[in-house]
This record gives sequence, C-alpha cells and structure tokens, in this order.
Amino acid sequence: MIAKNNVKDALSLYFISGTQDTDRDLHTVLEDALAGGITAFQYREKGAGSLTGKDKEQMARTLQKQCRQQNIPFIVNDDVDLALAIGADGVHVGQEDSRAEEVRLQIGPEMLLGVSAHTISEAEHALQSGADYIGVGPMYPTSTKSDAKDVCGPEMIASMRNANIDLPIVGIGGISAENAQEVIAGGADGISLISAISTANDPREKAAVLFHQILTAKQKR
Ligand code: 3NM
Repeated sequence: MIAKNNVKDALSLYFISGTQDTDRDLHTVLEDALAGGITAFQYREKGAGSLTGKDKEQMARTLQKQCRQQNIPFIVNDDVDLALAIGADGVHVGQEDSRAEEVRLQIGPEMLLGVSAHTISEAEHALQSGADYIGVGPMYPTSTKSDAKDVCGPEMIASMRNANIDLPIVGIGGISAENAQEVIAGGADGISLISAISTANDPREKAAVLFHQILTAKQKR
C-alpha cells in the first residue's frame, strides 16, 4: 500500500493506459514504461475495443503484478469493485463517475483515492470528499478522451495553488515531452499521460526523457 505522505513524489510520472490505447501488448508497453522510470500506473480500460468482465480482471491482475515487482502504485480507473477484488493501491474517479464520498466509504481510509477536477470548486469538493490527489485537465488538446472538457492549461493548476489548494495535483491531457515542464512549473506535483507513452515507438526512452524533465522542473521551483 502506498505511503500517504509520499503521494506528491509517487505521482511524478503517472502513466495511464488500457488495452485500447496501444496497438501492442499492454504488458510489454508497461514493462518498457516501468524500465524507463514511471512512478505510478493507472489501469484505465475504457471506450471502444476495451476489455470487460473476466478478461479485464485477468489483465488487471497481471499488470498489477508487474507494478508490484517494481514497487510502483497500481491504481484502477472508475471500477471500485475490481480495485477491491484485486487489492489495488487505489482508485481514480472522474466527476461523471461514482461520487467521491461514496467511493471513499467503499474503499476505506487506506486506499488511494484520485478524483478528476476541472475547476477550483471541484478541487475543493474533492478535498472534502477525501481525495488523496486530483487530476486536473485537460492541460492541452487531447484526442485520447473524446468527451474531454475545454483546455484549461497549467494556469488552472496555478489558480488552484493560489486558492490554497495544497493536495497533490497531477496535470492531465495532451502532455508530452514538449510541454511537461510547463505543467510542473504551474504547480503540479506530477504529470499523468496516456498517448505520449502508450503510442511511443520506444516507451522506455520516452518515459526516461519525461522523468528527467520532471526532476529538472521540480528542482527549478
Ligand atoms: N482525462 P493523453 S484528459 C483520461 O481532462 C483523461 O480529465 C482528462 O490522454 C481530463 O495523455 C484525458 O493521451 C486523456 O492526452 C489523457
């Protein structure tokens, strides 16, 4: 189980993926991403072509094993039953998914709870609901989430910090090696991304480049 006093560092380079996000075997992509230095993984099996039922559970269990071997938190997107069944390190829910307060009650105090937030009031509400971190986005245009909101940019994270929101924040949406440092400079503790790693020719190298950029950007703050 992840130490709650270390969430800001644990989410520095937070890779998210489901089988629908890559043409390759997701186990191979995850193995490469882990070797490149990702610090957390979220299994987000969602949308056209995604696995369901036993296939999804089986995939979750094998990916979780890979993360455990590297001591990396394994977080499940929006499927509390699955997260509880396999003993995941955490659950992430969107505003449109299960309500955060209910999820906190279901998962208990120990498991990590992440909530998507697009405004300051959503961030404050997430905090009151027992969120351990929030994902704020979209930072930049993304084609991975078809129902993404309007781009809010790293400025939204800076506004949240100015509003004294101190919980761990990761930026999400359209983040790449070209803009990752802006997101950290805006006040994020980490970046979360799908396609920059899941569709990279070399996920290991991409993760390594991103990790280095985040470390450098954090040192400059
Ligand atoms: N949530 P990529 S944007 C899953 O804004 C998700 O809350 C978003 O994928 C939000 O890194 C997004 O490929 C997609 O842009 C992130």
